[in-house]
Amino acid sequence: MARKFRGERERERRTLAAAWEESRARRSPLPCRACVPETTRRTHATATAAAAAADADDEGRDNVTGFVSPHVFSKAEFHVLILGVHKAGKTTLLEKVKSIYLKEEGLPHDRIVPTVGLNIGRIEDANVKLVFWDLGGQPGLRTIWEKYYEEAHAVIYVIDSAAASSFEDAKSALEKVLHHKDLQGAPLLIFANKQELPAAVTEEELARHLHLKELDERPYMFQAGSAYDGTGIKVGIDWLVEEMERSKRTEVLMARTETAEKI
Ligand SMILES: Nc1nc2c(ncn2[C@@H]2O[C@H](COP(=O)(O)OP(=O)(O)OP(=O)(O)O)[C@@H](O)[C@H]2O)c(=O)[nH]1
Ligand SMILES: [Mg+2]
Repeated sequence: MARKFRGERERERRTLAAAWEESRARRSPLPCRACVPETTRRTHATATAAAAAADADDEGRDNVTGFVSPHVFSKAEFHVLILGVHKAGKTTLLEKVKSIYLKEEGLPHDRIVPTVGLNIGRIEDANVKLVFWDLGGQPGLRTIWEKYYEEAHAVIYVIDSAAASSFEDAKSALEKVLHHKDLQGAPLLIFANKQELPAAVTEEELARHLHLKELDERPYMFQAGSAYDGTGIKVGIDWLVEEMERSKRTEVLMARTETAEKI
């Protein structure tokens, strides 16, 4: 295959990027609170795929290396860590997420036991694949969390909104998570769980308890909800997907994966 000249490749790149945007706009976009207009939105995932496609020939083969990228026409896959102190409701949340998106019964609440290792959940919608990693929150298990930071695109931090006595522990564990260098820039969804309980504080009250303004500059959102009745889950995940799609961190992780696959 003849090498292409820079101008020609640039023209192709622009055409392909526009085509990706147009085909994406035709699919129904995920609803979210922090959306930018569809016409001005250019996600990192689509930008990366468009640039890769422009560098490839008709068979999806890279013009320079001959490598066929499996990502060019596939959905973006994001890894989401579910963290929080023990009994916050992380595993119950994961089961509810699976039942909402996979439309199948999750484990009954009374069959969920404290997590010692790792629970994995995979879901897929029209645009993305999500892989959730749910880890145990007991103090002795939290050192394991950081083994997963480097590969995570985003974090869901679950808090039991009805257990005021656990807020200090939840806050200090969250601060450690946020200050870790391997999680720089990862979007953060703080899920104020167990809202159906009378003792639950609102998301605003929880934010005051945590002094969130003192935390760093990353994109974050508080979402009140319940892993029992499912409220707040879809809106929270939709927001997270939007943030991951436009996140600089996602771009870096994708580039790293592609480099590793080429070696
Ligand atoms: N009322 C109520 N209880 C919940 C909710 N989510 C979880 N629980 C209960 O909270 C307890 C702890 O739930 P888990 O999902 O095991 O909590 P976890 O954060 O995974 O705990 P570890 O694995 O030990 O870190 C269980 O008794 C759940 O039934 C909720 O939305 N509402
Ligand atoms: Mg658990």
